Amino acid sequence: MSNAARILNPALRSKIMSADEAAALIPPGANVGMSGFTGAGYPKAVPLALANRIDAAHARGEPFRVGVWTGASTAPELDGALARVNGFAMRLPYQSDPICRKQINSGEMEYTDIHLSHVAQYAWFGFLGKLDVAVVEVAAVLEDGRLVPANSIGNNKTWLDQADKIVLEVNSWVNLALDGMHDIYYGTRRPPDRRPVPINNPGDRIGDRYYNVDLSKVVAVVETDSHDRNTPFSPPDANSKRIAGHILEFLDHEVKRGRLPRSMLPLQSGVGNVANAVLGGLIEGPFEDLTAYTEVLQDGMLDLIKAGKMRFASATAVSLSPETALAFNRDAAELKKNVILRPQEISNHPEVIRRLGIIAMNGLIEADIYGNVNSTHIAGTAIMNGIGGSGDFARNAFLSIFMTPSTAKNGSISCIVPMVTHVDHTEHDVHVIVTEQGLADLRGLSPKQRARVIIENCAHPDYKPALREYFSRALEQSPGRHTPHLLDQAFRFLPEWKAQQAQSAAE
Ligand code: 0RQ
Repeated sequence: MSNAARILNPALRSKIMSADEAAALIPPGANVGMSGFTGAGYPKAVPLALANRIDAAHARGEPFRVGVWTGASTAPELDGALARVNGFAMRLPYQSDPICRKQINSGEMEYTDIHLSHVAQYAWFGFLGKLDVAVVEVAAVLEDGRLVPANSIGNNKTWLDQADKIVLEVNSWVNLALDGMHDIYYGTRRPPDRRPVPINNPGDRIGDRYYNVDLSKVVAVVETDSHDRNTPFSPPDANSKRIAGHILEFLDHEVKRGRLPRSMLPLQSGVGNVANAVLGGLIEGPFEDLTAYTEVLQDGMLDLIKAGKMRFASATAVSLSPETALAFNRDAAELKKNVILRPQEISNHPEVIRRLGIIAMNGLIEADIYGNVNSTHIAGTAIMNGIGGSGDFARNAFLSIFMTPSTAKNGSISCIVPMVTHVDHTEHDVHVIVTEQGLADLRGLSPKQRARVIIENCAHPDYKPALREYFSRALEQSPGRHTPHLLDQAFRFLPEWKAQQAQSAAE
């Protein structure tokens, strides 16, 4: 179907223009709320046109930057293009773009890393300032002006509500059979008028199929026809498979102990190869009738649905490999029986996560011997991606699992350390840590008990002696013995220990 046939509302049809003309309506200094979540449903044309405009302004010596708020990470056509021309005055909440990362870490770009469930309400509360423009990708415009959402919902409802001006991109690549997969909840209120979010099962529908929009705010409609840019997955490596094996064995054990039903509880899974290996393992596993209440729908979840192992998945976006993204688009009519896409304030809502009893599985950069987790920073000062939804889930999950290979950079760095250099998830919110070496079940353990089990079960054998030595010296010399530490040594202990080992090997 052509784009024109997708824009049925006459008032909005009269607003059709080029991406360059639409980008010209975004002034320097504006805060712009853009659609997009993990490579799905981001605007494909206007951000590129805006980047060209910014570049031209900079070439004339004129300052031009914008604040950009999204759902989560987007794609090179949005984050990469705007970062390349130094166009971000502020970026929030989650990104994973290499050019953005470089700019943030060199100090040239401001970045605010916010829990994904908080972003929409921060916008309503006015915590983020004024939202000037929304640039949102949709699949179609109905006769009455309501909008059919595309492959991600993210914060689109909030951007459309809050912005003074709206630019729509209507993408004819998105299969219209997707209509009906979305559930846009309009019942959220500001405190003190909040009411419970009435979701008791991942498949509960509580909202509208479409976005409602004040048509008088729409200043431009741009037609596009491009697929989402998704990241290819490499097949799970040996470490990912071992991590997945430990998690599946643990879940099976929990079922046998009567702490989990055989159909599990709804799953949340971060993105990446380890997460996909776990989901892949579930296909072979003994569990049936699975559900997911998560933020992103990955390849592994679609495989579980197709294999008849997963009954239902609720998310805010898809995050698929290029081949699976094409299959998702092709099979949208069938898949909407098993899939709901919701606003991220609902997919990541603490109240719902606590009520449903989610099994959360997320990646980490480093964990310390007491169970504090760093998901975002390299060596304490440089950002990797952001906290994303990991905190929404970890803090409120029935079971909060964090997973990582035990070492990084070809074994030169231990991911289990005496003290994390940055804390995203505190020891109070982390139930299980798992590496390819094994799994540490931290529930109900004191700090000293946790340290023993994390070192023995999770650390790589090359680093175990150093961690044992640090812990035993801390036990003897720490001023307080509840969470023993040698604060002057905690951060340099492993590198110095490695240097000593290398020296003694050389002698
Ligand atoms: O870098 O690619 O340059 O080699 O970090 O590490 O092992 O490939 O793991 O892709 O699963 O990412 C925490 C970043 C893990 C991710 C994190 C280096 C390592 C590599 C990636 P290279 P891996 P993953 C749902 C939930 C926060 C958001 C979240 C993440 C790179 O899971 O962003 O959970 N989480 N969202 O070499 C130095 C260390 C290191 C290290 C790893 N200790 N020191 N470098 N690396 N450990 C999704 C959303 O919320 C949208």
